[in-house]
Amino acid sequence: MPHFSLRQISALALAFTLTLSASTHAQLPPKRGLTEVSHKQVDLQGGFWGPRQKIAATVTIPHALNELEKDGHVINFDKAAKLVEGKPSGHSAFDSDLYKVLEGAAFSLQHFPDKPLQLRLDSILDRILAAQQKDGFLISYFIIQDQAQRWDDLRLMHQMYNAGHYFEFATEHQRLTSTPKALDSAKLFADHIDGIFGPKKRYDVDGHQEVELALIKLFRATNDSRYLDLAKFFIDERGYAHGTERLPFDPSKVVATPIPDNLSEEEKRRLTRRNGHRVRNGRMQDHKPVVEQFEAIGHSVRAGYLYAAMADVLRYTNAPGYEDALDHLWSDVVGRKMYLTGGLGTNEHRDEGFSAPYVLPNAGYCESCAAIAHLLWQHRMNLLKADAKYADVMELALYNGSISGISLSGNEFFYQNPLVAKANSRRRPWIGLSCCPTNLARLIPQVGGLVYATAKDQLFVNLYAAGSATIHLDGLPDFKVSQQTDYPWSGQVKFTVSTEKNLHFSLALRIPSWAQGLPVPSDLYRFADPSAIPPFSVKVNGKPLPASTLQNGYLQISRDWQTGDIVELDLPMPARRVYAHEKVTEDQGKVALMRGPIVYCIESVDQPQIDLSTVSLPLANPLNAEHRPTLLGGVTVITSKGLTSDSTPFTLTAIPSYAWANRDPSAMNVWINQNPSPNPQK
Ligand code: FUB
Ligand code: ZN
Repeated sequence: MPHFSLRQISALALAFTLTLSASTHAQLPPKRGLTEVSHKQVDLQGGFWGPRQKIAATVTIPHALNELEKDGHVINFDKAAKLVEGKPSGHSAFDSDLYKVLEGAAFSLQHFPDKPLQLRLDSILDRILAAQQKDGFLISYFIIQDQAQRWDDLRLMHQMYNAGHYFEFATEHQRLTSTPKALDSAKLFADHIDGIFGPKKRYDVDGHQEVELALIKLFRATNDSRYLDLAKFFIDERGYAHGTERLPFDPSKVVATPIPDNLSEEEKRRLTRRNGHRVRNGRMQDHKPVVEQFEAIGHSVRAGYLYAAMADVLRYTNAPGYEDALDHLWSDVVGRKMYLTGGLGTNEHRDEGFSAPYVLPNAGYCESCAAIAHLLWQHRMNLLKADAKYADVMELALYNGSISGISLSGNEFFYQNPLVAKANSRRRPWIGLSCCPTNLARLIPQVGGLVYATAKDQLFVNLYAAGSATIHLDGLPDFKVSQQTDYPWSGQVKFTVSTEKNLHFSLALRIPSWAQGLPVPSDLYRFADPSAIPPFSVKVNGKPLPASTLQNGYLQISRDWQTGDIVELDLPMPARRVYAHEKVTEDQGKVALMRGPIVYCIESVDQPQIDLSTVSLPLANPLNAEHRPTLLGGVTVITSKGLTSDSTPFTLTAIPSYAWANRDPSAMNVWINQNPSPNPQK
């Protein structure tokens, strides 16, 4: 028997622990709910998302990196590393934009290997790492400018927001490279933050939530529960006014710092901007402890990230009080504060935030980031509660409010996605305040991760998307599932199972609310004729499945599966008229059009010389759906007979609202006058 010294034994024990934690990392089970199937296991080939992911890889990400390099995001790290002299370029959140695009690149490279992009990513990462301070601190703005102010004014300066996006990038970089290069640096930074903030340390919260959900990713990538604890700490400290927002926050009463005449133009510009920020950043969901927050208020991006983190913390800790708050917040948002597109935020209070219930002006805000934060929250709610209604809203925000922010070419953007636009609206090649383009650059490459989820012996299908996936269920050998579909243009989806051994599990297919008579899973919007729903149907190996009750919106097919088994789902997708709740005053007398998960709009380019705001769509006129493979990358349009204001008939052509502003500058309308006006909701 060999003899080991104490030091050797502890080294062996450490090696054992490290191996264990590395091998268990992917398996770390939540305390409840579902587990994601990582985008890495899901290849979206063809269909709707395949070409979009290719464009993200070849156009959006390189374009975004070029723009960020031009604007000084990368050189800021050289300045911080003292390799180049100069003041920081841009504002204090500049680092976050770069991290988001790098995160997008890390997602994308796992599906589209690309040597030049990989080298570019490596070289930017080296420049970032060179700027990291010995104690782990890593925010270029403060390293260059004033390290003494590192953690001052958390309300305005986005320190944690930067950190959070770095952690998110680092965990994805680790998945891409299987090297801990970025992850080690993220841990160092997180440990530094953990050394300052927490129980018996500094009690405070960041002004822009994001770090919370990112710390949970870091926890899952490292199995180090300190990061989960820190995430929970930052969530739980909200509402105690630790030097940030004082309650109640009233944007109309925010006092601007006076701007003295003797300042330079640059100083005046900065101060003016800062004054603006005081209002905009004011409503950061710090007005009450989160477990008492039952209504969504304030900045919608911050809200979405906070609620997403709460759902994750609940899934991993069973934290008391969170579920009640999340349920109320969800009902408030989905039942009273969400646009038909899944967009959030009216900006009525100049805070990029929510308004009162049912106040949803169509010219409102709907920041791309808010729809993205929204769908990330809904995704986590679905994982938490295994209920399809959350995936319904996730899908709505994905196909409508989010991707409307990016052109079909992948290199032009909208920051705001209102439901009406004046003539001559167009996208911009870049936006200096680049939170939205950079968020889109990371959203599209990760869509595969939203498609499936698993529980013990169940495979949940949340999105229908052409491609194939490798699935792992507890105790079973891995198997493959592929989807052949033209979704969202067709509701027919053919699944094929490939497995080396016969397996028993349940395939849980989401039956969307729109296929059951509800455009959204609340009464905020309704179909004009809910009775006219053709039923969905499913066949297994050609045999129709008898109708069965849905469980939380899923059709469960539990059986022994053999390789080559085929499931055919048919979700009929008629074009439908949609009305808004009677309290949404601006949409009264109006109708919107939907087909499947897609919300439509009319764009003046399809009906030139016609004033979109005065046209009407008579209720009696049928809606026709027609696929046009060469239009806007291939879309199904809805046509009908409209009337101009002087009752002249014309062919009304509606396109998917995400696809507008990809041709000539145009006006656009989602809500169209209806003739006769719809009856108020009973
Ligand atoms: O402050 C960071 C991001 O910039 C916010 O999420 C957006 O609303 C924009 O203000
Ligand atoms: Zn944004």
